[in-house]
Amino acid sequence: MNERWKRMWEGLGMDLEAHDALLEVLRKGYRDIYLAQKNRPEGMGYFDFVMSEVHGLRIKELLDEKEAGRKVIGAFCLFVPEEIVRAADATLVGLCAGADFATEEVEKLLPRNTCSLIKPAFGFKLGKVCPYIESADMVVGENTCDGKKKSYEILNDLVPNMYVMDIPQMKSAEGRALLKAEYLRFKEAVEKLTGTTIDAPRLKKGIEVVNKKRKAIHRLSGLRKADPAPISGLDALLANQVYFYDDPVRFTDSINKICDELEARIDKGEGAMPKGTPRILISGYPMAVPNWKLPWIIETAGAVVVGEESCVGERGTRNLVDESGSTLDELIEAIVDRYFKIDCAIFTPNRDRLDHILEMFEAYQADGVIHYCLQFCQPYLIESMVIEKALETKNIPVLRIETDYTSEDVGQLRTRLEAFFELIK
Ligand code: BJ8
Repeated sequence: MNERWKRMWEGLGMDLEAHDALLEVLRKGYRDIYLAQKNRPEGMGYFDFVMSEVHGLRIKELLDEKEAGRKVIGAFCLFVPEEIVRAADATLVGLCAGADFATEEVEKLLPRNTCSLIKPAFGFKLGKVCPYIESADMVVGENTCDGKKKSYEILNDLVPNMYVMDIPQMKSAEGRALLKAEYLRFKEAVEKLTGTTIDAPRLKKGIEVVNKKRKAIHRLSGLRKADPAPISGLDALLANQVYFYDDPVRFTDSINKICDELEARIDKGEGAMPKGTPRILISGYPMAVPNWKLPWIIETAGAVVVGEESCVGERGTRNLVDESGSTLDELIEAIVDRYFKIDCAIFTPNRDRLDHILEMFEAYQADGVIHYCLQFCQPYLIESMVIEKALETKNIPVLRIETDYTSEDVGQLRTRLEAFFELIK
């Protein structure tokens, strides 16, 4: 264990032994899944480095920022507007956990049949193994689904400075007004935390930085439309995951560099996998680090993932904020406009999501859709049946997968996926 980082984690009050066990799981998963891939773009070296230092150097950077007077804000959902956080010179980091941890302890606080996004978040906190939540000056929750809404009442007792945002459930005028009111309340909370007044020039700058990050991801997504796909779905997913941790300016540069390399690959007809490999669109639930299970099985079973209709993917990065406004109110309105288009399954009705899946299926020249859901997530599980029927009526091959973070069903999933790819061929 790196002595310097060990002292840093100790300073954050973390449990070093438990953390070491978590890091081992992360490193092993990374070795077996990522480093085992062939034909990766050289630019992925940057993301390999970020992953190797995700609890080391990146945390040191955040602590240095705190030392210099800046604040760190953690969030579990992409409804938390990074533009407002950046406008106050603070840093937003994602807190979603993609691996089970301290499950026995968690189940003393939450019902066993709580989804695998909520339980691990509690497990990481109870186990004292996440340097991001331990570094955060404010943790933002949101009442999206019922599971999150109720569990934040309990997390409130474990996390100092917990803030909960009210999110509308319908795309009505009242819903939009609620989102605007909540973003204004959040702006005030961020101003109070940071001691910085957010004016129009600051907010404009925040919008520009985040838009650039999204534009770089749009460029990467556009390149994945080529056949052969120039980058594996696993590598593209990693880039989308790092989006939530990295310094935004450095991240933007790194994505643009990899895109330059991918453009050259496309010109030469090179791909991560051969031309004609079945192309898969994953739709559904967001995949947080180190949840690489499904794309790993897909890409070792003879197909390639070309897009993710997911919060860690296109649902998260679709649409920019209009930068043209000059007053604070115009810019806040533009932020609300952008975020109100997010088609999370917590909305009712949520017709836009099906349109986006169909749009992406065409644009990415996909051969089939895999609807991915974690156990006990009612919003996405219920929507998955509607989506399956709608895709089938259009003769689009679709497979519904419901799983968890364990590796117990890997064999069974592989068999189902291989059969699905045979059908597509
Ligand atoms: S915008 S998808 S990040 S809420 S999996 S906790 S819905 S029971 S994650 Fe999400 Fe924001 Fe929506 Fe995206 Fe509940 Fe389902 Fe669990 Fe979920």
